[in-house]
Amino acid sequence: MQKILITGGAGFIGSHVVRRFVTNYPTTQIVNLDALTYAGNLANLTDIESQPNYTFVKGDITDAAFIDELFKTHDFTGVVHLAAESHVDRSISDPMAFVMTNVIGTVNLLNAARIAWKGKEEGRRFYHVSTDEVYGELHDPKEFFVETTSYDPRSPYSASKASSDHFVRAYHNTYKLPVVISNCSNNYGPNHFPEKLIPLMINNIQNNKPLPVYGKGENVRDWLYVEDHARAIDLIFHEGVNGETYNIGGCNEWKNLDLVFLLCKLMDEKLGRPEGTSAQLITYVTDRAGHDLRYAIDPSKLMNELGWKPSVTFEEGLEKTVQWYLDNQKWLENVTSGNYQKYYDGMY
Ligand code: NAD
Ligand code: TDX
Repeated sequence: MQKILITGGAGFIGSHVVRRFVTNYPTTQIVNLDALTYAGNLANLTDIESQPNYTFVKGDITDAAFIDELFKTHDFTGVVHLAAESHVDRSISDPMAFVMTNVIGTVNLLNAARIAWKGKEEGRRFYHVSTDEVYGELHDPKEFFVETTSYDPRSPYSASKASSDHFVRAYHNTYKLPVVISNCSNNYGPNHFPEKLIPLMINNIQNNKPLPVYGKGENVRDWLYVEDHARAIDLIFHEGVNGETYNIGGCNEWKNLDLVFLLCKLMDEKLGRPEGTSAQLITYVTDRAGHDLRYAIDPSKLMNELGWKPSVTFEEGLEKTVQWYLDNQKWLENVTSGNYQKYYDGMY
């Protein structure tokens, strides 16, 4: 019997991964471990929560004793580790939370797996989900991050993710823990917490609030629809090679300002407002400290070795995303009330 621990399954990407695994592998037990921080929301999973192969466990990966006990209680055959503090701006105001969850939390999981799996590693796998931000920033438009690009993290968030990646590789090298890592570009889609660029802009446009563009809006990000990331994780978990790293990206680079204008246009159409109405809300604000200029992934290895490619175009993905937020006002109201609202009000 396969039993897979998915950490951070109540978050944005994690919820899509949990849904995919629960649905596609009905004979595999899926245990979703999540601390339900401000970013974790079980409402992301109501459609699958009563499936017989799904269990939710509330718990914190920074609690080593709890994690060790969890690995003693369950004979996990695999781990897909997504739990993290994920927002760069929050890492600037509170770096220690990122060290605790992203570094210490990851090492707690690695230790528990190392001990529980000792001598019976065969057929098991520890999958660590990481980010393209560990590679630093690009300036030359002809350059892309590949798996062998040197690490050069520049924010507390990316430094914490880079550190966790190094620990995962060290456990493979030292203890022969069967690991695999992927580094993905910016995701977007349903359930994305509205502190991140795309859902924040959609939410503010709806509410006629200013659209805060950092600096001149010239920074470039590569955007991938979240279900294409979940599909890549599924593929790499099942068919990737132990000890390997796979870069995942959408080959879909956008300057922030161009993307915000596109969202304004889409929202004007959806809300039946005259074209140009939402763009008047664009407000240039102080740039993010240490703001990385450009991220761009070369996903050739994943495409050539495992046959993955993005299946959702940006046009389709944005349309689905905008429509999802318009159709899920209650979800938005719930996550934007309370603590998040306090954090957001303190930002500007
Ligand atoms: P998210 O912030 O939406 O979700 C994170 C989840 O982890 C939440 O459910 C939260 O409750 C949980 N969590 C946080 N701290 C925890 C702790 N100490 N113990 C247990 N659970 C905890 O993040 P996301 O955007 O879904 O990102 C998921 C993973 O993918 C992260 O590891 C992130 O670094 C990586 N990633 C994200 C992107 C992106 O564009 N969002 C891109 C590449 C990689
Ligand atoms: O209000 C905003 N205005 C703005 O101009 C916000 C929230 C962002 N931005 C800019 C900053 C970035 O250049 O938009 C770009 C995207 O910002 P975020 O959505 O915060 O994402 P980013 O910082 O690129 O990091 C994301 O992608 C990689 C995720 O949050 C990470 O978890 C992931 O690893």
